[in-house]
Amino acid sequence: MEFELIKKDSKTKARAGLMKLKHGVVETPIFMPVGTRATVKTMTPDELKDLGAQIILSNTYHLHLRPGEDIVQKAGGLHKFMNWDKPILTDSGGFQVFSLGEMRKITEEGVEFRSHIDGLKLFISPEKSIEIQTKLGSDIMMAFDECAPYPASREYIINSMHRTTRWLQRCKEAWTDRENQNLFGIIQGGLYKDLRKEHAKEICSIDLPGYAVGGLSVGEPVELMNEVLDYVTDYMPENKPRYNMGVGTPLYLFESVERGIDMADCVLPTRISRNGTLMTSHGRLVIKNAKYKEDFTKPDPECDCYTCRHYSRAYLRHLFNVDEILAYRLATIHNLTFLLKMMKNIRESILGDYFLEYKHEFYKKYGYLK
Ligand code: PRF
Ligand code: ZN
Repeated sequence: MEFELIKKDSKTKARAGLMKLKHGVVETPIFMPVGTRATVKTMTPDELKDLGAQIILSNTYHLHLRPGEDIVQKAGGLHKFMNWDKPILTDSGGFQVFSLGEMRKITEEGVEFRSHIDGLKLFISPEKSIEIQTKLGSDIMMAFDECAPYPASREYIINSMHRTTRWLQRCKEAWTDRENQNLFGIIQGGLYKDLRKEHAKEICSIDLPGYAVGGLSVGEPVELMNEVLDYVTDYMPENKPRYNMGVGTPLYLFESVERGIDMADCVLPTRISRNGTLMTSHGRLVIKNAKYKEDFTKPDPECDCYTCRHYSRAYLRHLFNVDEILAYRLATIHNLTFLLKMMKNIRESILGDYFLEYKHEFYKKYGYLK
């Protein structure tokens, strides 16, 4: 993969670049909508493209369980299977398996767990994760890592981060299609500064197309995430993409980009759409609220997405109240448009060297500054 740095902000570590992948060029910083089960919930690929999506994320764990990677491979790979011809990043399954709590057992070999669907015993190792991701044919494959819980003891973090390094070496050996697929390593180390530094150096000493920061945005306050990012990005190579995994509120996105992050993903915009929460230029709006009953204005006065061009708050509220399927689609169209447009504005602000000014203006309007 070629990663071209185009512009560095003069006041912060924010940067704008281009990531050239087999299925297309991605403008960074970028937000990746999540399509866990080979679909970004409620959206067709054409709609996603219209909203400005350039790359999406899917999950090894879920696709391994259903429909199984062999079926996806027979279909011609994940791109063909789901009719999305732009880049796809697949997460390794590590994080998803760790979210299963008591249903899993970690050993040096890998992770044994019970399927959340039928309780069957399954096993994923670094080699297995790469084998699955190879069959899926994603443009970016994530290394199989251990994301430690928050909070976790120092000893726990030390053990898990070194295991993550050994697992990365095994992933690298199992990585075959180096022409078309890019393997990213993942830095762990919890919230311990010295461990983050040690692990960043360790992971980045293994030559790979890109690197991610894992184990953040797991319930810690934003100030702690910022501290770790401030620190850890200094040990990541400048000429390769940096990815903060699982980050998706406007606040966490701005703060990540400010600290030199190029990529992020989160279920947030699609998930909150399905409970009727809209992100707007003036902050979050809970559409089911009674005060919108006779509000015939646009959901977001400053948005020109399909939803905001054609429907009122009162209509959206009605759809949610009677549980109509269109409600989820319209809210998802708006929230994804909002976040993707925000990232586009962020990128332009970096190119024009007014990132902090744009951040301040956004925060004031959104309600982050009191
Ligand atoms: N590792 C992996 N996926 C992830 C995370 C991680 O640490 C996170 C943590 N924010 C989200 N998704 N493999
Ligand atoms: Zn809108």
